[in-house]
Amino acid sequence: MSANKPVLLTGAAGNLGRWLRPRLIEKYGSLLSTDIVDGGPVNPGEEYVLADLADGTAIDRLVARSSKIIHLGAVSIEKSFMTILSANYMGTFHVFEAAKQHGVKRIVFASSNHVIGFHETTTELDAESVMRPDGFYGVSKAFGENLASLYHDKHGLEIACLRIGSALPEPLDIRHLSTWLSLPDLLQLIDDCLTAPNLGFEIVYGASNNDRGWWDNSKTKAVKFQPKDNSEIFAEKLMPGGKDPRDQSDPAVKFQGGPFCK
Ligand code: 15L
Repeated sequence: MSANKPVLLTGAAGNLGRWLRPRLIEKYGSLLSTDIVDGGPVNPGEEYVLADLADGTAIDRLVARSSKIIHLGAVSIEKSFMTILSANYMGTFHVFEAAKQHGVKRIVFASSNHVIGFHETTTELDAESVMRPDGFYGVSKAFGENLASLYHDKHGLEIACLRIGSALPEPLDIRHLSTWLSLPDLLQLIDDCLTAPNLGFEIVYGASNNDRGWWDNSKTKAVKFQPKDNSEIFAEKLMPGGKDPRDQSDPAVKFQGGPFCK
């Protein structure tokens, strides 16, 4: 692994990928971006390669040219098992296996809060809480976390699994007051994971410093993530007068995964 190889970003055409790309280039000098679809204008300092995560040879070639990996690429919403299979299962395997083969030690894996989505919203969770996936998408991210654990224990890869909440420019509904991850906080979290000494294998909840948050990162040792934003500034807009009109027995309200739990 050479320090002047670029960081590899999968899922570069997605909303998060597009927002992150110029900012990652600013931080790391160069970026090797990939997605299965066109990702819009390519930035100075960036190379954009079309590739399917299901194509192990294509992913192997990209990983061979990389110093570190930010693996965002996935089907990122609930779909049938067969729809999710290629990108989320095969793709994550291809990324980790190629990283092992080419000695690329440091990976940030975009997991999701949907790994723990069937915990009730009254329960505070930490890195040791049991998984309770809320659908095939959540199960695929649980698989990715377990695969990360295996590649760490058996092959010494250093992988941070980010259980991302709702990474959006701003919260759009009442649930997001608990799950929101601002985009600047996401960038900080990725940087904290890429630069932490002795990362090992870590589970990190990706949420801003929300007053109504459900997730506690105190058991995450190697990554000292200190989010700056707080969804509370949007509370009055989303819950006028502090009133929550939602049916509290609705699974989309009762469980942390929200609409995925329906
Ligand atoms: C996710 O993991 C999804 O990728 C995103 O589309 C949102 O649904 C988010 O979780 C969320 O829970 O708000």
